[in-house]
Amino acid sequence: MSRVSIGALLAMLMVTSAFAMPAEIDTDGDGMASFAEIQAFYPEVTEELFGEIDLDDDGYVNDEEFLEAVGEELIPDPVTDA
Ligand SMILES: [Ca+2]
Ligand SMILES: [Ca+2]
Repeated sequence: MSRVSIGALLAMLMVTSAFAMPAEIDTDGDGMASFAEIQAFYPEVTEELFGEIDLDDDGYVNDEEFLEAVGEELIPDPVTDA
């Protein structure tokens, strides 16, 4: 029973990390993408668009905001468009 739960948990973690912020974007590895990091990867992203991606307005795009932005096609999927 517990073995199944751990397996499910691991599978979830693997899925999550597969969709997390790519290291190609998060170049300093802090888990968040700053405007500079986003713009280095997506030169077409303006400050205005970054504001739309940065839902909680803290100046950084976290995994959740990044996924949302890709899902809403504000920015291209870095995996499929690589
Ligand atoms: Ca970063
Ligand atoms: Ca944010």
